[in-house]
Amino acid sequence: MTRLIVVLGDQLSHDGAALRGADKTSDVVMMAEVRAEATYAAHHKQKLALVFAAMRRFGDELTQAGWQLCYTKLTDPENAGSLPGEIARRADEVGADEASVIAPGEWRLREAFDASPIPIQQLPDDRFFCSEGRFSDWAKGRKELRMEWFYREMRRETGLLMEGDKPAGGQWNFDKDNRKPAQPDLFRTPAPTFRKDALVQEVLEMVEAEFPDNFGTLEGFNWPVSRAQALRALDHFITHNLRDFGPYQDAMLSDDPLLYHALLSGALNIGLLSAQEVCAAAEEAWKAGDVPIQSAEGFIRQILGWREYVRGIYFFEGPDYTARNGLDHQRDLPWAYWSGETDMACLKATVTQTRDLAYSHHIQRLMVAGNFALLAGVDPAQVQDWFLAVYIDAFEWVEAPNTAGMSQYSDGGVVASKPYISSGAYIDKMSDYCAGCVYDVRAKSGQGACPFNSLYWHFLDRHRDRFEGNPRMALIYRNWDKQDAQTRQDKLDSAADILAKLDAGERV
Ligand code: FAD
Ligand code: DLZ
Ligand code: SF4
Repeated sequence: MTRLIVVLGDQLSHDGAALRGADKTSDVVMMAEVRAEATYAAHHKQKLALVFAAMRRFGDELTQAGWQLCYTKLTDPENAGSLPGEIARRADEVGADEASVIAPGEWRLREAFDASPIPIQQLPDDRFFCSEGRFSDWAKGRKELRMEWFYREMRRETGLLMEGDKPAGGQWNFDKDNRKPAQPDLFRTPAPTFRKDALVQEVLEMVEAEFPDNFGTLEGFNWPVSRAQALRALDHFITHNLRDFGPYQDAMLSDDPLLYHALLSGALNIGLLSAQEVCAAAEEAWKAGDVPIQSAEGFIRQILGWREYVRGIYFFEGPDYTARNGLDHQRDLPWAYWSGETDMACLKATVTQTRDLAYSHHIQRLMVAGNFALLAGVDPAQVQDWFLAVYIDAFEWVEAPNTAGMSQYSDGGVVASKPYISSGAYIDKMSDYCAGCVYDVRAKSGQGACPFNSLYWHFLDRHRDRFEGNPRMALIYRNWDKQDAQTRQDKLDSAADILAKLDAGERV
């Protein structure tokens, strides 16, 4: 009996559960580039190019490895346009009456596969350290969920950075050593470059032709599209950047958008690299004495901790997670997020860099783009649409808890114990943006004052009922109450002016 083995665009792992359980002699593998997946979010052109190029390359590798493969290109005339549609068409074509797939990383597709007339077996995605069931066992019955406790359990379970039952270096977390601003450094090793061969060229041309109006440019496309290239990217990071990753992971520089970051999230999320091998490589570098513990720990925590944790939250919280609006924010996302037309140097840099690279690092996402949207009271659904569209690594299981949970507090505090908000002072400390900004980061209110400064207090003031009882925010409210009435009113008035401008679609 022939079975159809379905491999999705973010499941490009040769040892994934669906392929592992398949039989080369009787089963047929199918992959399909489809409009429905290309349009459920307004994907950045580079993200479309990455997924399609990597799918085609992976398809070639499957054929070379002896699999029977049905591959549908986006523009094939017989393309049914959706994954369930293609599964039905291919099942009919090869005489299969069942299909098997790794459970997708999105409720939307899991539900669509459940509703398919051809039975589709959805296998647990075991490319993660922590299964959905394991996370749920950990989370059930807890009053509050916190990443740090989950992370320690994962460290113990995997033995990563453990010395017996103690954390390596005597601490679980070295974050306090990891908050340095960076200086421009001409000797920082440039990112590796990946050759745009005929396959990649063809995909880039197809994306430009089929999606001319999507956000982003393709000129700077430089992402690994095969496992071999992804391994090179990993090796480059471990050799050149991991050492300084820890101390500078929160720093932002106008002329150096990449700093010491790994640039591995795209490759990880589409399956070209495994979380296990990436963490093992970082641990190995520490054991060899090549990198300090705070860098190895800081990096491994992002993957073994945050990445696993947010995935656990996404599936634990259920399909309504993305629809929550805990702070009842309703404002439209400012047009500047798409156009980059803003006088705010930090936001402009983040948006233009995102347009050119489909990438900005965590602190730009959290403390610039996310922080501004949160302070301005933007509808979290629109914020999520933006984050799901514009980044090379954006898939809902990881994007939603980061955006709705960590960044916008729209899940009411499931992911974050307090909102990630800051005034301009934080951005000034961690970046060189403010020196070149039209706004004055030291001015707290009035024309020309940094918008983050007044919006910060406006947010706290309008959400006082919700947050003043939070012990982690008590000091902030005491500070607000100590300011004289006129100072407070000036800030609230300045914030109201900015919000009115945003509502009128004016440049801020
Ligand atoms: P590095 O900074 O070098 O970190 C190393 C690795 O750790 C990353 O490759 C990534 O796999 C993992 N990692 C780090 N932080 C996180 C995190 N918070 N959650 C999950 N994994 C993490 N990451 C995505 O992969 N996809 C997304 O759609 C996404 N959306 C985000 C939205 C917002 C609002 C915020 C604040 C963060 C988001 N992140 C997302 C997390 C993080 O910003 C990216 O993983 C990181 O910037 C990717 O760049 P890098 O590979 O250079 O990572
Ligand atoms: C992101 C994406 C895109 C743009 N296109 C395809 C596609 O044409 N075919 C496919 O199998 N997968 C694609 N993907 C990845 C899916 O959207 C992804 O599997 C789901 O969002 C679940 O994570
Ligand atoms: Fe951003 Fe304010 Fe600094 Fe300008 S002054 S770059 S708006 S933080």
